[in-house]
Amino acid sequence: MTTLKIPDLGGASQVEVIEILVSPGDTVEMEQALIVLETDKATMEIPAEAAGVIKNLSVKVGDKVSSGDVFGELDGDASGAEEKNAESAPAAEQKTTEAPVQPAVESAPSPSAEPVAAVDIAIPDLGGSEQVEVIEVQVSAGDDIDAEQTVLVLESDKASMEIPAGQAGTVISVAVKTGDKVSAGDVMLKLQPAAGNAVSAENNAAESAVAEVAPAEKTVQTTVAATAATATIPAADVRSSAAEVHAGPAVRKLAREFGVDLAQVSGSGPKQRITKDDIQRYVKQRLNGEPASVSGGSGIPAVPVVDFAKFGAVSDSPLNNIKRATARAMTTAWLNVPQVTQFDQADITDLENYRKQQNERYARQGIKFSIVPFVLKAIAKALEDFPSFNASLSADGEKLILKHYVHVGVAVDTPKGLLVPVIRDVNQKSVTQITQELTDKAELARLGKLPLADMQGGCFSLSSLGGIGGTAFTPIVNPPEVAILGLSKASMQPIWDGTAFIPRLMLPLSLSYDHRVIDGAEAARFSQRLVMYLQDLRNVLM
Ligand code: CAO
Repeated sequence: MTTLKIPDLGGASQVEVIEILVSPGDTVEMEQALIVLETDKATMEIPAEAAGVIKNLSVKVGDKVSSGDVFGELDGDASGAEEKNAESAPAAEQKTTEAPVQPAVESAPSPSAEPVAAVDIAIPDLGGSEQVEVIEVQVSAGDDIDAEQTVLVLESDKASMEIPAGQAGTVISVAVKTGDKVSAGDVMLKLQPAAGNAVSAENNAAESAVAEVAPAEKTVQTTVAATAATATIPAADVRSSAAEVHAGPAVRKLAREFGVDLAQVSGSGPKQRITKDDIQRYVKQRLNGEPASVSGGSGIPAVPVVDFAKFGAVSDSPLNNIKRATARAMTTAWLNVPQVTQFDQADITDLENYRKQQNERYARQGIKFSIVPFVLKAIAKALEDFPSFNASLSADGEKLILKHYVHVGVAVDTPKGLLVPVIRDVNQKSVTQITQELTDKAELARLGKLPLADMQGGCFSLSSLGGIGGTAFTPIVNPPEVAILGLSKASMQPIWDGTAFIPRLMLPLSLSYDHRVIDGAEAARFSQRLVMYLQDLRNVLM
């Protein structure tokens, strides 16, 4: 009898059981997934350490478990497994990352074939992104894989992408694990190429190039060519994080086998998690010609496909990754968030005079203040005053998660598209610090060098079109944030002071908010609070 124990969870404890994949009486193979755990960062399947029959399970969905907890008993070939338990439970990810390798790196797959050197497979070009998080590892040592097979799923806050092997063969070892941060060129896999499919070191040298070759191991370095990588990250694989789909690796695998886009499937599990049953139900519905139940209200009629060439000359201009990710994020936001925009205007005549004075004062230090950093200070104070604006709705829609930090994203127009650097702890920084930080980050964003980490963690967004023009617009809330402020161009207006019209510089504010979380009256109060702070920034100090 083997005691089933939770392996090392890489430091995580009290991790939620979100799926039980087997029942007592089931015959399981060694390495077969038994239960699925999920932290807020990752999903992991806990495999059987031996083949046998499940005798009992002592956990249920919703339970919290930690490394070493017993979760059941297995009747079967316990040899080896008991030993492992006696030492210490193996790491949960070990199965997918460092499982025992095949005997010799240099060995050929078949005695008749020419020996083929093992190769290191590197992460392909990620469209400029660096330090992107690995959210799934889909292969293990010993797996025979195709060139097109997905090895890793990466996720930035803009998109998730599946990284294919690029070459067929047998996995010797996997060099990364869930939670790691990777960049183009990092080795993800050591692979024994399938016979007849080997990339010779010579041929490979031209297209590869990232990590050092280890001569002693007779390995060669290969990388999936950049063009291939772009081609293998089709639009369908780019999902906005807001539309993040909760599904374990086994479910994702099943979905791939059926060719099902997980974004189209409603999850019946906790946190709208998609289960195998959901996939099967979806496939059945599609086969019966029934309309699929869809998540996020996306079952809208498709826009008709038009042959524009019938009406005149046309040409194609492919969207880059940033624009495609933005398109998906905007669609997700539009479909999921019932939003309303509140318009207002703030008298910034005094603030503008103050700004000009400060610009003269700081000119020698090369610092130039625009209106944006002052507005950021006003936003930070208003967010402290109205905690529901500095919050996110929980995934089940049952509660608000209130944030005790004030990080604000600022939309920056770049040659490649819209990027949103996040200025952290705005409430604790001076206007000068914010000015310098925004200048630096906007510059990096325009150069395409802004690290992903600098685009994460925002609580609220600011979109300023005031440098361009316009009187008002309706910015789209960036979920899971619940509000965004748009700034249009300030202009001199005749304002009635009770006895006469006086010329004042008025800044148009457009506050869009998630009406599930914020009521209209609350939004009007928030907006008025911003107006008060911008009219006299001394109020921010009070
Ligand atoms: N009213 C009047 N003038 C304004 C203004 C406003 N609301 N906002 C900026 N200006 C002025 C600035 O003071 C500056 O003038 P001077 O050079 O004479 O001082 C000029 O317009 C240029 O400003 P800017 O927009 O380049 O710089 P900024 O600090 O105001 O904004 C940033 C920085 C990063 C927000 C901006 O450069 C940017 O990228 N804006 C676009 C954001 C965007 O695309 N939003 C849409 C998102 S949804 O598609």
